[in-house]
Amino acid sequence: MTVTQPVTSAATDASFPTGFLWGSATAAYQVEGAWNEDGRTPSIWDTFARTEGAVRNADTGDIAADHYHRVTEDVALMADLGLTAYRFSLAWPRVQPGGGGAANPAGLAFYDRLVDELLGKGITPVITAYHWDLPQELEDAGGWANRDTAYRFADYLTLAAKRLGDRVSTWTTLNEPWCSAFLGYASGVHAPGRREPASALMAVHHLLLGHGLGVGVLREHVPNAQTSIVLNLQSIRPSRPTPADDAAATKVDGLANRIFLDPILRGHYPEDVLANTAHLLDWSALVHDGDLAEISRPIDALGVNYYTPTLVAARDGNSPAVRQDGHGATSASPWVGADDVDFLQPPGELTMMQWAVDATGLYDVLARISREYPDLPLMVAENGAAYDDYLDPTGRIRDTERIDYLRSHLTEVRRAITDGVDVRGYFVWSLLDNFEWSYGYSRRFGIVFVDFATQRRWRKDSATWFSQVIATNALPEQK
Ligand code: IFM
Repeated sequence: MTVTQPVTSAATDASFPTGFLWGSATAAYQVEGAWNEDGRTPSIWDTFARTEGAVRNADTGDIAADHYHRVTEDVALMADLGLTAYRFSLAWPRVQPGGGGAANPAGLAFYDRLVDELLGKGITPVITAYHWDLPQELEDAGGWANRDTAYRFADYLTLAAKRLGDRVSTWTTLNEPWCSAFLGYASGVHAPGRREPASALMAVHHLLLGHGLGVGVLREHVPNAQTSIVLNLQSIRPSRPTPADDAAATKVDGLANRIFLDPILRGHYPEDVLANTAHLLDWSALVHDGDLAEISRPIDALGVNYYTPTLVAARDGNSPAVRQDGHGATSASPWVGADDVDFLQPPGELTMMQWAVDATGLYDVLARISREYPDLPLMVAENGAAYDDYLDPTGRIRDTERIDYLRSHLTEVRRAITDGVDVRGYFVWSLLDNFEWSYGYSRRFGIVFVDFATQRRWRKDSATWFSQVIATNALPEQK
């Protein structure tokens, strides 16, 4: 089974199509730990986490959920839950220490083992090649603002594809390049912590170029490659029914969504994005001849990550309270080119990330892609929520809010499928509680609770609920 294998029957009201993939997702730096073992070198996140004030409680991913040493136990847990797919990322500095040269045999051996464990349990591995852990040496050479990083990424992916491509056919090149570019290089709340708007736009282009080159690598080295990219697409809503707020929403849509969708799926950058950022950099010097053809190589599926909607207003002095940035305190905005837009707190109950719960945004994103960029299978590559989970005296984690969150979002996925949207799978974020970037371990997204002092795992009630969804391929009736 691959993510892009057509599902065989339409969903009925209660059920999902036969063959629908049910998975969970993680990322290397967030779960693996073993930060300096077996030849792994530092990534930008190792450096950033050691920068004073960058991560809450000065937490680091040094140990994380210790997945590197507990892979057998963790895969057994996945099998127990009935997962049919597992989306994980490869740590570039583990596979290719320093970001150049030969592969690290011990690093590849770890992923070999993970893949074999998964296949042994009948779980489809879905590999993300890059989930934000750039080797520090490449950042020292300019990071994603440097064009050469795209070519380094293709070299690294070649090593991984040659080794794992005989057993893994479903690959995604990048996870959420919006975050890599704008949180990493504009607002600076993510590694490498730079606050350089022009560099953020350069990073966008070089990430996209790396994606395109990566698709070429996968086609060359992976038999029956199923290629994709994962975007955190945003459902952007104008705050008031005014032309000014509509224009603000269109502007942000360009900078959040179309800046990636159009080059990948239509072979050009959107005119409004070029115009809105022209004062920051010369796009004609950034984009070389042939780049857009490379970037728009056909892909087999698109991964969609969705958590919360985005509410915007034209900055006219009358906006209601401006929202706290969901990614931590920041003195710089990630919204390069949208200085005249306010970001508001959308209505709805809040998760611990202060993200409003509104599942209709997931429907809107899926339906919009299927309408405007048709004929592309979609997978929900991440969806989930952080809550204040704790182990109660009876040994349970009663995370009913997370169950409600998952149920409401899966209801919207099913509605999209019923309306003809080609959604092939759903990956809950996350399997395990883990290192939530600048929030450290203060935000728990897992359906499995991790006691970080002992590394013991406990199924939360949401894991049991999700297992039931998988077993029945349907949403259970609400009690
Ligand atoms: O933890 C992250 C993940 O790494 C990328 N998508 C969003 C998640 C929650 O913030």
